[in-house]
Amino acid sequence: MTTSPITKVYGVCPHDCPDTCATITEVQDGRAVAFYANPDHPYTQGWLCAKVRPYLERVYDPERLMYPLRRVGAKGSGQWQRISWAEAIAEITTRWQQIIAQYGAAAILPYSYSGTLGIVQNAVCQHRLWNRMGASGLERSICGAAAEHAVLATLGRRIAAPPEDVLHSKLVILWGHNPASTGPHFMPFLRQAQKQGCYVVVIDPRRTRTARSADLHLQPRPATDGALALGIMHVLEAEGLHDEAWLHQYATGWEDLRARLADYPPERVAAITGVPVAVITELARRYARTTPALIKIADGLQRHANGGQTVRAIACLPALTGQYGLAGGGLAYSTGGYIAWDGATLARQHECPPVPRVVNMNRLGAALTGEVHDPPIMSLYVFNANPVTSTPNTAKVIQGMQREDLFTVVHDLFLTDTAQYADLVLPATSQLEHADLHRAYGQVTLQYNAPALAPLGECKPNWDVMRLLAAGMGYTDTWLQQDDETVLREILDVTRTQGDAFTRSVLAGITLERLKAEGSVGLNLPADFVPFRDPATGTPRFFTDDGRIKLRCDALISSGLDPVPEYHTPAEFAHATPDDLILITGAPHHFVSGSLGNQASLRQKEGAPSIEINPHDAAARGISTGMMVTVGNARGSCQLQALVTQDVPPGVVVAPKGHWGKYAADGRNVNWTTPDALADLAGQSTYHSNLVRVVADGSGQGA
Ligand SMILES: Nc1nc2c(c(=O)[nH]1)N[C@H]1C(S)=C(S)[C@@H](COP(=O)(O)OP(=O)(O)OC[C@H]3O[C@@H](n4cnc5c(=O)[nH]c(N)nc54)[C@H](O)[C@@H]3O)O[C@H]1N2
Ligand SMILES: Nc1nc2c(c(=O)[nH]1)N[C@H]1C(S)=C(S)[C@@H](COP(=O)(O)OP(=O)(O)OC[C@H]3O[C@@H](n4cnc5c(=O)[nH]c(N)nc54)[C@H](O)[C@@H]3O)O[C@H]1N2
Ligand code: SF4
Ligand SMILES: [Mo]
Repeated sequence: MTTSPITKVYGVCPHDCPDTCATITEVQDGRAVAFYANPDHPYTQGWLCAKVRPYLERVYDPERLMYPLRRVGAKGSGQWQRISWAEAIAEITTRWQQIIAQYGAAAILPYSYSGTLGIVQNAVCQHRLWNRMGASGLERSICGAAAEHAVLATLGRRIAAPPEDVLHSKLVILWGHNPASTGPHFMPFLRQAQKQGCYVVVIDPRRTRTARSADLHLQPRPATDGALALGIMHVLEAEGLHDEAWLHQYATGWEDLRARLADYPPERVAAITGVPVAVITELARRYARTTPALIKIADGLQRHANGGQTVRAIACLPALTGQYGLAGGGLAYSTGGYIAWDGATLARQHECPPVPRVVNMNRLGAALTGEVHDPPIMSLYVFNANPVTSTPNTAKVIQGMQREDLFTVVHDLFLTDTAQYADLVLPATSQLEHADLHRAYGQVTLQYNAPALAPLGECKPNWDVMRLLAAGMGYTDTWLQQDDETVLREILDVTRTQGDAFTRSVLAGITLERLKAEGSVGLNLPADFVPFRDPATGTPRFFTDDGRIKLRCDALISSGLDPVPEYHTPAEFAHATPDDLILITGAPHHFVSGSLGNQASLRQKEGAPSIEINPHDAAARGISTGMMVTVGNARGSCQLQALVTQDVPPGVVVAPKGHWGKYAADGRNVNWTTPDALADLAGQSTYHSNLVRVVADGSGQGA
């Protein structure tokens, strides 16, 4: 018996995760027979997380959509009829032409976020077709918009040191960030640093997997981190532990910040945060005497009404002791800004009508039910997203999606909670079935994902569907018909040769040919590269207009923000009663937001949707572990299984995001309770500024 040869294909994990792992797929007779980590990638280091190791289960899941579907019953009733792609494209474009004639193209809203992070299947698909059409734009602020803007405003560019550089650090503060679950490849480097004597602090209301291995764990009240950062800076200044000369030379607005710090003595900060005065002062002193000291944040921390100012305050802190520009020091938020893709090539906005308006994605439910009018949204096209599972205030989202006059198309790999409400459902390819290019937001390589398989069934990649839709709409622009490779090559070549000076330097010599041959290519950084250090002089230099860090940032005034970091209590918390608890809904260990939330083996590992509650709060409510409880507020409620634990402090409950309503007895998840109010900056979501009541089932509560 002869067996056909096995080919190995380079790939990239597509999920919304800072690690952006390098993968290898082994293919035999057109079928993937093995899937594993690329052993040669410097950060992946030969292993994949528990979520993605069984990726072939996802690719070959018998529940994958294989052909287009048209709704036959009432909206949401789950009755479908198979149709052809030709019928689907004809129906969509006919409906869109009618809507455009009657209401204008602004009545069409594309909704997408993070199903894949590739340049073609995400970034290009977010813009080109919709710009050409003149459809409504989407403000993509569900995840980390406030932090992105705050870091940009303060430092001028969203870059951070390569994560491996933590080996230089002597002190690390993981501030509202849980990499043991959300960016696991950082952990071996952190452990090694810790073994070398680095002191690790975790600041998180919950005792997370990451907090378990910390040397010090602070549990502030949720949304009070801005006050905590200001309090630490107060101690540094009051005790003369700050670097006055550094601040005068490299910062703008030190005197303004100093004046602000006077309002945050440790006693007041202790009252706001619940962290004792002695702990605040001790941490400030340790931070001052330890160098290099790294503060690492992600996005969970800033999903609060004051998220923008919180990140502003934290980003200022390393300046006080001159930590920016030191190897192993400063702030690590994201590496996403090393490469600034050429926006004109990517989106083609300059060849299109102006974007008529922009709809905030966190307000989807409100937008569909009247907040957005003139024209109202008459068609919704969802791809790379599962808003019924992942977007806040689910009751509103569903109310909107049930509108009989709304024409909804959902493109996904599975019949998601969102697809249930569609008029047409289109089958999408997995990462093994299409090409893409991935820059990372937590490490410093650029990677090519080669298609390993032909699309299964009648599945199509996002960009292929956009090309069909463009042709169906009668658009003749060549940039709406380029194949994946042409799109990638053009964006890469234009960016490498015509991008900003820093982008050109990190991309020097990185061509599509090289990426295809090597799979992953390290960004072109000098061996001694340190962010915010001028390589010529060795002194700090930021990417701001004057090269200085902006402790006072006047550009924020137009966003309605105090230009100097400040702390405000979220409005949601202002009228809390003793019955109310703050619900935090961070990352599940075995899903990536709603993605993978339908994979049987992972659902089993993650366990039933649960809520962690402190013994004190549980006793007051007659709740014990394993009991079903109703968690709710005026927006809505859902049922969860109680887990009584000291991992959460009194007043705070924790239930992970990402569980699908489809699999719950009540058909709901935590987002039935979460607010769709917007934060202080960039239209940011405020999931965790959420007050709920928790009631043991049987005692009859529920909104
Ligand atoms: N396994 C897994 N990995 C993921 C994801 C996932 O769903 N699952 N999601 C991916 C995505 S989309 C993102 S954006 C990143 C997010 O990465 P992270 O930001 O690391 O993850 P989160 O769990 O959202 O939030 C981190 C922590 O913030 C804490 N937190 C909440 N409110 C506060 C507060 O007020 N103060 C402080 N100090 N801490 C607070 C939460 O308790 C939580 O432990 O992870 C990515 N990686
Ligand atoms: N309660 C609560 N909810 C949250 C958060 C929170 O902290 N608390 N965090 C929020 C955060 S950080 C984020 S980033 C959002 C994420 O919100 P979404 O971007 O909506 O992410 P997912 O729920 O993972 O849904 C992504 C969908 O894209 C599909 N997909 C994957 N690849 C492709 C593809 O190539 N083509 C197409 N057409 N589809 C594809 C997947 O199957 C999946 O159904 O969730 C938010 N939701
Ligand atoms: S989800 Fe993150 S850690 Fe897991 S394989 Fe993908 S990139 Fe790597
Ligand atoms: Mo996110």
